[in-house]
Amino acid sequence: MEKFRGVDYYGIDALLSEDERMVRDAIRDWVEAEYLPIVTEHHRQGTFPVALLPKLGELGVFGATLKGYGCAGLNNVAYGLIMQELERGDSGLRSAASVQSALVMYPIHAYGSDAQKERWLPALAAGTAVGCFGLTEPDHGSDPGGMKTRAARRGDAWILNGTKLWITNGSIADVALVWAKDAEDHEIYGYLVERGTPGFSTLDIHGKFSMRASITSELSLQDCRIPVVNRLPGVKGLKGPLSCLSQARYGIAWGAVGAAMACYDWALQYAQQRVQFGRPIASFQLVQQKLVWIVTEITKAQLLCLQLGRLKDEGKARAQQISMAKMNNVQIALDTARMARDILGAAGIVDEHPVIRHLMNLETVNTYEGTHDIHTLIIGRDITGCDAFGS
Ligand code: TGC
Ligand code: FAD
Repeated sequence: MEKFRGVDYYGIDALLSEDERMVRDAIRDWVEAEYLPIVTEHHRQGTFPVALLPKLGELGVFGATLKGYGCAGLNNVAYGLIMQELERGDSGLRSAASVQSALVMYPIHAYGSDAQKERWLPALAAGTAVGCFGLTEPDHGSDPGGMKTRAARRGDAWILNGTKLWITNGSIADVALVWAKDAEDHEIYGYLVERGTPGFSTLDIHGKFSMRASITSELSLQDCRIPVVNRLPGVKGLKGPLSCLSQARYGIAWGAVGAAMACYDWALQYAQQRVQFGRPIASFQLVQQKLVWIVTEITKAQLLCLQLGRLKDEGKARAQQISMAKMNNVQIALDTARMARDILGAAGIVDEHPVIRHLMNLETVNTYEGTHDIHTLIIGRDITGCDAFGS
């Protein structure tokens, strides 16, 4: 296949600043040169290329919108374009950057003490330290407010007990941000648990058909004793973790466009080259219909992201608007990947082509950070004023 040409049916590039285009192009070039040549092997082996993290740190990917502590201080559109390009490589690569930036660095920056910021932000920004975010539990996924993990104060320490499941980068993390309820006031707080702390252990989840080039782990906390200063002082209640999710869902909305662009570009080129009945399959009306649907949906998703990013830069993006972009863009990316796989015929099921890998990854992206249906209910509650959740 020819080099990736980008997907820009509506001249959206012209709506980007020169700086935004430069950031996008730098990450695009890096993904082409450093990541795409190795991703298939990592996907086959079920491994994540940890050694690339410091290189991503040098590129300014981690905590890219944050100010100080070695972070790039970019705007939200540039950050979104970074997520788009990383996920054009693989959802697992974008996931690692999302978790590090939106789910670990953002809350430390927003809610941490000065000592916590100094301790973690420079190393996380450089990619020399890895973070993970422990919210989901075996019995509480979509309803994290029901979490069972508890923190009890004993003198100058917190004693944590509980289990977190499906945690990206869990076993390679130097620090886990674990959300737990204070046994006394029953409020949710964030606790920084360092790797190697007695009572803290991790176990990787195997047998995944999705997100194979990404580490997913269980975190176990059994009478895990951490210093009292390791609790984030700046936030309490479910809004703490949910505010982090808003940051990450924003990045996923852009990332999904990247995965869709990868599938579209590959399927289009394949259709132009593959000959059946004496002519390229791209000349058949039913194949064209699929490609037209895909490029139309990608264009709409690009515009959704861009306006959301501009709103976010003005401090006006609402959580429910972010839900809409995450829900829509992941859905169209998943449908795109399924159609692109169909266009490739039998070739669509092998990893020589990236489409099936994106398709399988997007099944996870559809579920994590709030399932498609949970986002439907978040928007439904917003527009009707009626709460359709369990209680
Ligand atoms: P609800 O009453 O809606 O909210 C409780 C408090 O939180 C505030 N809030 C938010 N604040 C900031 N950003 C948001 N997105 C917020 N959503 C809600 C809200 O205003 C309220 O504040 P206050 O001051 O009144 O207390 O709570 P609820 O229990 O009704 O929540 C319902 C629901 C379903 C929306 C929520 O629990 C939810 O979003 N569930 C989905 C869970 C989820 O997304 N988990 C993701 C885990 S992390 C992950 O998947 C990482 S994968 C990353 C990767 O690898 O890329
Ligand atoms: P459930 O909540 O059990 O949902 C199952 C089904 O029921 C879904 O279809 C859902 O939409 C539906 N459902 C649930 N409630 C309702 C309702 N009220 N109305 C209608 N339908 C409903 N979590 C973290 O904390 N940190 C991470 O780093 C992380 N990384 C992940 C990486 C991977 C690869 C995966 C697969 C997951 C990850 N997660 C992570 C967990 C993820 O956020 C959860 O899987 C997700 O929130 C859904 O929870 P659940 O799997 O328990 O599904």
